[in-house]
Amino acid sequence: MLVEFAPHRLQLVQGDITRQSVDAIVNAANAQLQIGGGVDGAIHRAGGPAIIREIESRYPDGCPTGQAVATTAGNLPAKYVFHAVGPVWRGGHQGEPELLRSCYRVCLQLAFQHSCQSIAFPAISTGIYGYPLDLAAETALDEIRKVFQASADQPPLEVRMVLFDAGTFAAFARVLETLLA
Ligand code: AR6
Repeated sequence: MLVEFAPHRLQLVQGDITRQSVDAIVNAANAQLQIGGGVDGAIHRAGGPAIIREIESRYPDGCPTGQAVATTAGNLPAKYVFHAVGPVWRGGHQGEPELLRSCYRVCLQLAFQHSCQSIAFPAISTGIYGYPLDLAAETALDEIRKVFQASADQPPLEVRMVLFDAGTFAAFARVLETLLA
């Protein structure tokens, strides 16, 4: 599913983010930036030890929730990994929506700063961190659209949401159709 927000584009695909050839791959990291499970484990396995070495030397204090930091992508078919720390879902009244929005906004800003033409996101916070899928999809897609609208003067950027399973893809596709209606 591909949508134009001139000059930018948003694509939803089902797949494994570690197989995407893009300039930047976003990781769903933890605040310590330690190697975890889920997409984080997959990115470190595929990217190799260069990523965690760079984290340990440049970001020894980790990264606050809602923020993101950039490293090399090691052996991944990308130039950068942006490690974004999504919120743990605690019922929705602990600032979770704004923190999740912030992850997408900061990563898109990093993409423009690093002159990226393409960036791939997983569905941040929707696995181990327990964020309800439909709410996460609404927040993610609405924030991407907002950043696109505010960045019409930037060079074209392709944003690829890489959804791991059919249920996640379907949820994002449903929400995107509603947003566009
Ligand atoms: N490609 C794309 N998406 C994936 C992949 C993959 N290879 N593998 C899993 N997903 P999660 P979180 C999906 O749990 O909820 C880690 O331990 C997955 O199906 O990876 O933000 C970190 O270190 C789900 O839809 O991230 C943190 O401690 C989405 O990616 C914690 O988990 C996010 O699930 C972060 O939890």
